Amino acid sequence: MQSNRSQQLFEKAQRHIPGGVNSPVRAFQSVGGTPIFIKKAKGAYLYDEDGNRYLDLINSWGPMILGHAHPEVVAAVREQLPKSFSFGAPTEAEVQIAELITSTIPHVEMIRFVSSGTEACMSAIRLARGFTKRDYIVKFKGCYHGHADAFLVDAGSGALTQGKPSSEGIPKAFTQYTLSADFNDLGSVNALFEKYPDQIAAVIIEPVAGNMGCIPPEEGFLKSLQDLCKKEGALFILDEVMTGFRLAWGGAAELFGLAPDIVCFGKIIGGGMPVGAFGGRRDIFEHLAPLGGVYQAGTLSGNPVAVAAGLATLNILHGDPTIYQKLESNTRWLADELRALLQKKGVAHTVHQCNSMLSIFFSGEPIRDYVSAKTTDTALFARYFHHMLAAGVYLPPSAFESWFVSVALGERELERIVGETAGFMDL
Ligand code: KE4
Repeated sequence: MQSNRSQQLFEKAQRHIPGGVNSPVRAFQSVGGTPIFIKKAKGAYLYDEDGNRYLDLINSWGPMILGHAHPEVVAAVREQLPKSFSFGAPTEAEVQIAELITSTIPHVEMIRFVSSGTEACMSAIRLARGFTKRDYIVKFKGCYHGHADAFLVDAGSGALTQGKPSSEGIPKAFTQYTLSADFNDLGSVNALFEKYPDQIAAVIIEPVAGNMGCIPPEEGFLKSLQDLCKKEGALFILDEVMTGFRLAWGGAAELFGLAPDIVCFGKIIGGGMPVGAFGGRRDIFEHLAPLGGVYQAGTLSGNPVAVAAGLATLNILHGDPTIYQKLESNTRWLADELRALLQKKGVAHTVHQCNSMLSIFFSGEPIRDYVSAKTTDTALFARYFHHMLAAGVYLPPSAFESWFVSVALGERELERIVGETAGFMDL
């Protein structure tokens, strides 16, 4: 693969944009090398500025579940464009997308749209604090809920990838009410409730962790966590920015039979355009401005072009439930094949898969939380990443990110991923 155009663009980008990227995870810092500059994408494939083609397993970090430039989504955006792009006033499409979600996902009685997953999670926490009149929140080490100050404590995704789980520039006072528990460890949450009785507003969790690599919850963990929150008077918040509309129409809540008090959405809900949302119990959301005293706002919230892409995407997903079955069977096949291959080659590994999310951990340890995830061999992952990239398969450039399989990946593409991995193992 030649990449001189990407290299030229990266040199130029670094002069004007910190690190040459607008989001750290894109910088290839943990895998090394030059980020690839993408020109266009279609279906399962990305095309870079040098004309190279890549099979896409990032799918924009989750949104492109239907594959790139799905004709019906493109048509919906095209239809909206000549009507202008933003009004700063309510539109029918916002009612339609809100109605679609609240009428089909039982625990979402009301929903507010924003422009990113960060905004959704940040606002959900403020609402929980306003509703409960409590200050503390509990998050889990290695989980990532966007880059709002309160969440950058033991965070995952780019923060973990860079090996700096917390961020500079955040006064201690801003994170003193953020408590960290261990994923898959109910005891660590119990201990916090014992230490801070009647003071914890909410527990927020990625129901299937995706930001320390894909780590599913252990049997019964989420249900017990939900019950504990109820017993302690704290709100149970599912951060489904990644898992929402991906693991099932009703997300992880549907998969694991949960009824969160608040759920956060992003990524797929916008179909690749900037949309986030948070939704949940009506009695909680009636505390949100302009109805109640918890303020939250956004110039481009519910943006008509973005909602056009999101609504078209959701309509396709809701209209064809076989999509989730196909994603589950395709990704399960891929995970099983990769396990068999790594087993045969004698490579220490754990492959976690949950519907269309998947990660390979190059470690012999059972991978169940932040500490065990960090035992993965990141140097081996970096070599694997670049072998696959040179072979035209674009994995997430970090061992601490989930792969995202789209509907556009068919048998041929899935077999190619296994084949190229075999090629790497034979080197
Ligand atoms: P955004 O603000 O990036 O839209 O969403 C933040 C967020 C919140 N919650 C979860 C579970 C998330 O995964 C994310 C964002 N995920 C990362 C990828 N792991 C986004 C990629 C990036 O930061 O560029």
